[in-house]
Amino acid sequence: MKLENYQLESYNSEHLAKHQRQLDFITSEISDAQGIIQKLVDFQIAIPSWALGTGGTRFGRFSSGGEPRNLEEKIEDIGLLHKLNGSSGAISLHIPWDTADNTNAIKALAAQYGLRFDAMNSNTFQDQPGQAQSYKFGSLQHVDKAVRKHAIEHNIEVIRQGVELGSKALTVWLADGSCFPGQLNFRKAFQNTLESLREIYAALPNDWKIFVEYKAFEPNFYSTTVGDWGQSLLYASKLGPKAYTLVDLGHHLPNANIEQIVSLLLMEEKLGGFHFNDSKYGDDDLTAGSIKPYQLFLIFNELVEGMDARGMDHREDLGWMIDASHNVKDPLEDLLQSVEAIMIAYAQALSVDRVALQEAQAINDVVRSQEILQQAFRTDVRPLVAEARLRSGAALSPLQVFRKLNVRQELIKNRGSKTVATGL
Ligand code: AOS
Ligand code: ZN
Ligand code: ZN
Ligand code: ZN
Repeated sequence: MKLENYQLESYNSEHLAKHQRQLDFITSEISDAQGIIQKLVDFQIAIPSWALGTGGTRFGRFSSGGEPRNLEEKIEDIGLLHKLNGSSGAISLHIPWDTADNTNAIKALAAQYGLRFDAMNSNTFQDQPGQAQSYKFGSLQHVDKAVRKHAIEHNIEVIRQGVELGSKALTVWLADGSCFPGQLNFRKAFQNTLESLREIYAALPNDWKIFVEYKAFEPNFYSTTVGDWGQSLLYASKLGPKAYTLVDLGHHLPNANIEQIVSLLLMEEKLGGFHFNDSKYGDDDLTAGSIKPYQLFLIFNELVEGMDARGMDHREDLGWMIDASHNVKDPLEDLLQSVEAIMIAYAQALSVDRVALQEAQAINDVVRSQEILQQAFRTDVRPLVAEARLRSGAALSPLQVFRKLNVRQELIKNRGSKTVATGL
């Protein structure tokens, strides 16, 4: 299914007068609204290929129908999202789920939709059909060198596929760990993992990065070999300048201060990027901003502060990716909501009065400091985000257009109602 410009334009023109009134108000309320809008126009968030279908849990899966059946259709879906919001101009692939038969054709298709390839993800948490070695007891950490070798070679193959597509990074998330005390020698598991990562690191092209994603628990419930940001940072530091830590917002123990982690990783020049989502309990992979929008804002507040202090490019210097899984919502609607929430948090962070905040911090004015942050958080910046979309030729309200144009019904008509997206 393809959305045409006139369809968006006709919707936008109907709602333009109201939008303009709201925009005029916020523009008069905050300083540098134009600068913020431009940053929002430039900002792009990568959509994970595995979030385009219904995920399900171990208890069941309820397909919403019309899900992408192959990589081409995944690209088509992200093309739809990007057309609607102008901020989803990248895709993050998971190998082997997304291995392309014809790389050139896939590249051309993505280019047609204005999409680039963000970080490639390797998969050493599942055994593939016919695989000689099993990852049941880990991959890069495994006690058996043959299993480690298999996992290393897979990662190198993922880099090779990524190079062909024009990606510049590899994300390594390991399910490695243990379920019971005594199962694993922690030190040996760490050393094996480091040695394996070193071999993968050696295969990285010069302009590539490797992101080491950490996770507190699941599927292993006693120990995880890259269990927290400290361990990820340890690996990244030992590996070298091309290695960074990746923060998935759902991968912490409850109540972790994620914004502080982000701030310090940035300071150490070791923050690689994000898997955005939200969580109430664990790795819930819920819609970004649906549970803790203030936390999302505080994270962006640290990002803007830290990146500006280091002169970093908001668009290029970090990997901005979503990692989500959908059980009850239309996956595309959910992704539109996530991107919107991320853009809102970014816009709010950009509108923080930094000079005033620094002054308040310098004299320990706790109340004023809090007021300054909450002033930004409580300001309705949605018209700025909508204006950025308008300037990118996208829809003022992507979700409403998605529904008005019956996008899901069209996809079901084309692809069928009993679909299972490849991958998860
Ligand atoms: C798993 O919990 C991680 O978040 C990974 O990023 C994983 O590769 C992704 O969620 C797809 O399963
Ligand atoms: Zn993740
Ligand atoms: Zn996860
Ligand atoms: Zn997650």
